[in-house]
Amino acid sequence: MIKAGVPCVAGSEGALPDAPAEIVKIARKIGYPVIIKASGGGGGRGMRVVHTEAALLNAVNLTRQEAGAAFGNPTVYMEKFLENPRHIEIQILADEHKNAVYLGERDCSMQRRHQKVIEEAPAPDLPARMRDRIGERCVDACKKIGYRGAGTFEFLYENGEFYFIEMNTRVQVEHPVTEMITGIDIVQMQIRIAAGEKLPFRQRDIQFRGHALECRINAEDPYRFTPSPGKITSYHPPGGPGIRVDSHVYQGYSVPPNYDSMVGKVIAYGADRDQAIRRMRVALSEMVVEGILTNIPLHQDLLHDKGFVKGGASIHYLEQKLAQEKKKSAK
Ligand code: MV4
Repeated sequence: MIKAGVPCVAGSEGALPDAPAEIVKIARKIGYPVIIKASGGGGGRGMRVVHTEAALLNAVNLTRQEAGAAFGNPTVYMEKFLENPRHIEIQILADEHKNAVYLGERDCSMQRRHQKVIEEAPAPDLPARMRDRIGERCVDACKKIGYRGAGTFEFLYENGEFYFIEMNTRVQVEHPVTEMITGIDIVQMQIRIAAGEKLPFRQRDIQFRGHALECRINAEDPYRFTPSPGKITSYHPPGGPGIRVDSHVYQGYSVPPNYDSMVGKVIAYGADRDQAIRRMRVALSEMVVEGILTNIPLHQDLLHDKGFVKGGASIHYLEQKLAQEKKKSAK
């Protein structure tokens, strides 16, 4: 990605060497805090933050051991640890005829334990020139690496700078918010690209219009987060202008206990973020899912939360909010 011109977080530029003195040198150059990541990891597994040189070598060895056991690959690398970033990702489409476009960004900062809870597009307060600049870097990189299909470049965004961390080479759960603000069917495009077709539009044909939010609906206790499988005895999905529901469930459906707890997604589109939030509040107030617990009450709380409504919260916001509320209820 460095070679392809994508801005990366400062790091070891590949696997960490074995020699302890070399590892110490790399960390000094990056500056503390640093984060050790397993090459075979992902989704928040196989990472360790290191704040001091005294703790460095032990942390590297532990992460290597864990990675070897968990992923069958003990390779680790090092990055500067960004303390309070947002998680902003760029959606791209690339065909086999050297065409590539970016479909703007999604802000996925509202998460708990690496599970996204609410996603939105565009990212609040991201200047259009920043979007275009990073989008063009991603498109160039797709061409340089010969990427084909739908894909997402994941970035951390802090102090007005993008830092690449990972690429997702697939369609993601949160793709609908991008579909809503571009009018482009990403799944259809992925299939057409795979069939060898040319992208039917160019970058200048793509416009970003309005704002979209997605609330992931999970079968779980809304504040304890324990899974809540079982039979859905009553189901009424919301509708109306700007509301989209992507779900496989129906009245009489049984949520099995052994899989991901997500049972659907409610997507709200509006002319601006405020209208999207208002529509989402109404949609969730109309939604009925009985027989199991869902996280709808958590979403309703977040949609009235000052920090969320303001926009631009960091990846730590939700966990900090939940920890605060836990403290309050203990008093
Ligand atoms: C980071 C980071 C801070 N600095 N890398 C977590 C999952 C994996 N995809 C990458 N992750 C992070 N990498 C550096 N150099 C903070 C995280 C991180 C995070 C990233 C995206 C969304 C949520 C997150 C929650 C905790 C930590």
